[in-house]
Amino acid sequence: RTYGPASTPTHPLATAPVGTPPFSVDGFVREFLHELNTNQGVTLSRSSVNDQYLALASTVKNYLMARWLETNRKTREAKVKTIGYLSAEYLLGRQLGNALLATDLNDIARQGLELCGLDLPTLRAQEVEPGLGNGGLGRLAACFIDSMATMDVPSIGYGIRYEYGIFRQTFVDGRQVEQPDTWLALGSPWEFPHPEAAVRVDFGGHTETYVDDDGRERCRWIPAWNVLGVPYNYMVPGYLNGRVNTLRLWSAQATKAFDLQIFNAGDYAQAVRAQTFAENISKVLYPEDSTPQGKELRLQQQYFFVACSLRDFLDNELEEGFDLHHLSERIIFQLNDTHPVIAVPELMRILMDEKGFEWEEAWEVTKSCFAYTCHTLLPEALEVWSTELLGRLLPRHLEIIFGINERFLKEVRAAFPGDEMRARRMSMIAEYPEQGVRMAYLATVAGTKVNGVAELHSQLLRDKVLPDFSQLWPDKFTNVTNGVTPRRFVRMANPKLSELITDAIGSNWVTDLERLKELEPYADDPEFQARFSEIKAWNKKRLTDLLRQRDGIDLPSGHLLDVMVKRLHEYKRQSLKLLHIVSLYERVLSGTLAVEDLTPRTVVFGAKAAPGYRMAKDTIHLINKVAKVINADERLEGRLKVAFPANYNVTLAEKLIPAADLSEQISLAGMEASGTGNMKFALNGALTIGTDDGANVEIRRLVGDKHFFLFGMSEPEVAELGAKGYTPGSYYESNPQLKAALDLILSGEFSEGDRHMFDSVVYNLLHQDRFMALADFQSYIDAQARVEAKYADEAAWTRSAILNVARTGYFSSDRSMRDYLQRIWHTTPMI
Ligand code: T68
Repeated sequence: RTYGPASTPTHPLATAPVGTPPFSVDGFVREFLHELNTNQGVTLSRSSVNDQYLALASTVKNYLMARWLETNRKTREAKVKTIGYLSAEYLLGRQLGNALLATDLNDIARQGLELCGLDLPTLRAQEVEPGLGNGGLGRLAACFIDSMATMDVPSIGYGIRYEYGIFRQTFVDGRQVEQPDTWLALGSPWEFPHPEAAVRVDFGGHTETYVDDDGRERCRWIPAWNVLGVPYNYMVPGYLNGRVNTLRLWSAQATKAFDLQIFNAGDYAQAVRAQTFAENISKVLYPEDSTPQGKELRLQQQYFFVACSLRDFLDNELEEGFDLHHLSERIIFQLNDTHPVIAVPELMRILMDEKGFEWEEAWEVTKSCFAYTCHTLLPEALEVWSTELLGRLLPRHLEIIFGINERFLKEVRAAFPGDEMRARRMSMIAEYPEQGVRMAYLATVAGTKVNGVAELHSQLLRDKVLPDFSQLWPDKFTNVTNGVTPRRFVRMANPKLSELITDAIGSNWVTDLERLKELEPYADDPEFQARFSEIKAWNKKRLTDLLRQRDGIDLPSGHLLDVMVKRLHEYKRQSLKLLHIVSLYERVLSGTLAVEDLTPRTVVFGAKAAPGYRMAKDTIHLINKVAKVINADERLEGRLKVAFPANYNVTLAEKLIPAADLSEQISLAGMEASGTGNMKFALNGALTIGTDDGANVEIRRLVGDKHFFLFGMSEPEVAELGAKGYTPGSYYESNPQLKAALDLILSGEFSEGDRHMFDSVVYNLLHQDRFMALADFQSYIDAQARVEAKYADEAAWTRSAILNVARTGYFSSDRSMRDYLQRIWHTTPMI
């Protein structure tokens, strides 16, 4: 590729930076109408809301454009180390609000649109969020790129531009039904496609050895087919700092060479089908968030985006002629879980087969350019790719992986002579149930650092998942506790609370969240408390209005709002929350609890289940059925309600979290790597009921025991019970309240008399209960009683809520980025 004009420009404007529209209401209106006319091709009077939204997005982009170009120029010139964040998922949420905030254009846009007779919130509501992720892992990537831009850290996010993101969830008779997510259908104003910069990605074929010009025997890959990766650039604006980083997502396209042969053979239809085959690679996000299916297309996706990204960085971001022996001075690739780990053999392949490096030279460079973040402890979530599949799709890479493993095991045997069992345990190649590559081991061997995502998780990672590795390389292992961006999840999502905080302590907290500490004295200030409560009530009203029009759900007012939103998974224990609800209901029906003694409470669930995860889908069905019966039962006098709005996503989270009183973080201890929803709730003044799991541990330590409802077994207690032999049935037999709740479900109360509809869920709890919900039931019920007692004392509750806000500034993703910079990337922000 060549860049720039063919001859030196003579026009004076040609070398000036692009102009930014004037920062005024008039300037904004002109720009907006110009975009409406020239981009959408309509006049204001004939424009649809979608036209208006698209023109507004273009307008805001124009304000960011000069900063983006300037950021790119500065970074290129400075020749500093860049962070290449490699992630198969980015759960970005809507872009417009964030862009308006980053440019400080909110007031101007609102006024300008008003002059045009338009309403900013209406246009904002038109945006379809890019749901290019499953849950926590993808959202974390989005928070991290926001923080890096805001902190002046040069970075490029690399990922996949899925044509269909996470499915849209609907309920039919209470059961989840998935609909395709057509997020691109009404236009995609935030992306900049560059088809001319497409990158070729090879697949299949075989390898061969040959003798090079210097007489050395070398290896090369003769691929069988290829596709093109087209880059789509997205702006990642920093908050009011003039920096705009880049997120580069790759879209697959058929190459011409690919189908030319087939066209020549005269099979036109087959040639067109081949095109579809290539383009399938970036067609859809896999909706499994924890159990990798080992599907060929998934491996194609992983290699596709990683190959494009490495090629892009080496060829386009690095200056020409750069000596690749020093690559780690310019880039560190952060591997967001094992999904991009195939980048390791890919870099080895490029250095050896294309750049002529010897193995040792290539390995020196490769192992200094990667770091690995692990996001799980569940054994079934650790990716293992069968060597049969890998060898078929990426034969050269499999050879290289074997080479890395062989040399690595030599090192192990040298460090632990005679300990053959250890060498086998540590091999990247698993032999059972079929031969496969353990991607987490490959990542650990190749990474300069390996980190977990909360203190407890990092400890368990060292001790239980990778103990042999942490013995061999203790210094490789570190922790970086997750964080969330205060821009989206406080400043944007909770404007009234933001205003209150700013009135009290000034506005610097938005980029320096530890400053929230300065709110502590206000926890006892009656006036501050009153304003804080009013804001919570306002947020609840906002949510009520939204759910009415979005889902036809009527939220009662004056209730304790109890929220559990996250992917549906057995380890997260939505079923434990459900047992609590059913138990309250049963106690009222059986007269052991007078209805007047019921704390008015609305429980809100939000959860998608992986489409193939039966138990998760059955649990959703059960929650919906229970909700239907409880919501209709007049004996409860409206004091207990269950709401389950479909299709929980980032946009809904932004309205739900600020309204919550109680945050449910009730996973079995030792199972939730970190959680990040837990942080968002605490920062918005919800109190947590939770186990000692993931980042809950750190949240509780910071907010203090009095302001957190702890329950359940600790991780060591879980391990002990597991070792002793866990029998859930014994809890059922010995706990009448638990028995009554489960029996009520089995009676058909929630299933029109059908006693077997929920056998799968109930019998699983009674006979297996892998995540020990029954063991923690009583402790959970007791903790809920403490919640109710505290809620009855409004001032005490509000005080605790304020202290939750004041003491959780640590959980800013800006702090996470500082930790990564110091502990893993060993670099600093620019300037
Ligand atoms: C989550 N993991 C952790 N995985 O469960 C959560 N997995 O505790 C943590 O806070 C969060 O990561 C951020 O660190 C996930 O979200 C996935 O979504 C996923 C997707 C595909 C394959 C495997």
